[in-house]
Amino acid sequence: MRPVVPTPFWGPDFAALASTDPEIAEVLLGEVDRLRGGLQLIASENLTSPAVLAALGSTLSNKYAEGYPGARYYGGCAQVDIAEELARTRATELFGADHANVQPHSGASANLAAYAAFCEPGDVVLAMDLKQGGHLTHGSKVNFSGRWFEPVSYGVDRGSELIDYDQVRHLARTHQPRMIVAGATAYPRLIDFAAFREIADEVGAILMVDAAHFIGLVAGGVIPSPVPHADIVTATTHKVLRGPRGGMILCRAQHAKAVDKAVFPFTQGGPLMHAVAAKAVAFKEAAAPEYTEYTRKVVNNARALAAGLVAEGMRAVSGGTDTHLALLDVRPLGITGAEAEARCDAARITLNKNAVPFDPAPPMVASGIRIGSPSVTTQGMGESEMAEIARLIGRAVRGSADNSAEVSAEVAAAVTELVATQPAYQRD
Ligand code: DSN
Repeated sequence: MRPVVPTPFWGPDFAALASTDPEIAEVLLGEVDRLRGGLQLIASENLTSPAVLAALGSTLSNKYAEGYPGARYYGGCAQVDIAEELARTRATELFGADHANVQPHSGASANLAAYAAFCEPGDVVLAMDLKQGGHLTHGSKVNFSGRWFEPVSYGVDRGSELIDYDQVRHLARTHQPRMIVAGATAYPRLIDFAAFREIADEVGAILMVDAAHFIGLVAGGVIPSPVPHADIVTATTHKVLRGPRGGMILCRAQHAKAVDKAVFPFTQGGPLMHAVAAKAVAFKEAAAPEYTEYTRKVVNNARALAAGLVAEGMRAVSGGTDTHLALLDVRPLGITGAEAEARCDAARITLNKNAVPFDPAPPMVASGIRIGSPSVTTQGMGESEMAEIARLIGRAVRGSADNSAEVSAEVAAAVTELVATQPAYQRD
């Protein structure tokens, strides 16, 4: 490795940005202040490492590289070929997959490519209902998945709030889907991939697992992997996995060609090579023993946070969590999810309102909140801090119209004190 000489062309140069565009420089500084000054509990977010950020802010952003390593439509791809090859190899090793495609720009792009690889317009796709924890790309009518395909939705059992596998089987037998999608964005429990495989085999369907939320826990080995069961696994790289914002696909060897063609040229053009390089960095970081330890803490912290919020009077959907996220029904406190989100926001606690299963409230109101532990765990917080965070959330959401400003200010001050002990992007 040659000596690293600081030059504006090696990577992020904040002074150059500040002089060229002070307004955007202010936004960047303001965002770092927001991250450092509050608690980030959005389950799908994390705090990437400086190494990942360096790759993202690099000159690799300049390069057009349509195609794949060794077979590009542009010259000058020697360096980006190395980056993509490293990303692919590290991903296949990390997840024990036959093949990886690291070019999808996002989880939604990865899902679009997965549909394109296996389905024709009009095909039946059986996936989890968005209102019960699924994703837009799992058949919502406002998305390509619900407009171009024939969606059939499964959900959770009303009593246990766990995926109703009998319903999945029944719907699969009745509708004979071309593809079954397992995976969710607001489901706190483990998914039985073997059960999905069995159902898919029975009806001759492709099994796609959308692992966007939990792929980072799979990388750490703290939850079971979908890779041995699924024909195709789609994922994001920026959630628990702590890489750059982006998507990826893992698949069996026999599907590699179809998947690669579905990503490029069918659904995407030039890959974002700075993001691909940053994905390679994240995969390397996720293969380290410290990352396994991190994922163990992520799960323990999510459990502690959920238990603390139950002690504050909320109801944990499905009774708790096995993952990085929990879903809390806030109706026992006499408030809506939107109110809880707004009150927490005013107290510098960032989380999101979320529908709970069989929620009578519209999505913009919702009866629950979703919380996640990836970011606060990256900051180094543990279970005692989770108990404190739960108490702070409890105080924040109990404010009323009469005293809300006062309560928010009080809780915000306590948040400032707490995050000062373990700030995000701590400087050594
Ligand atoms: N928007 C992501 C989430 O928050 O779960 C899913 O795409």
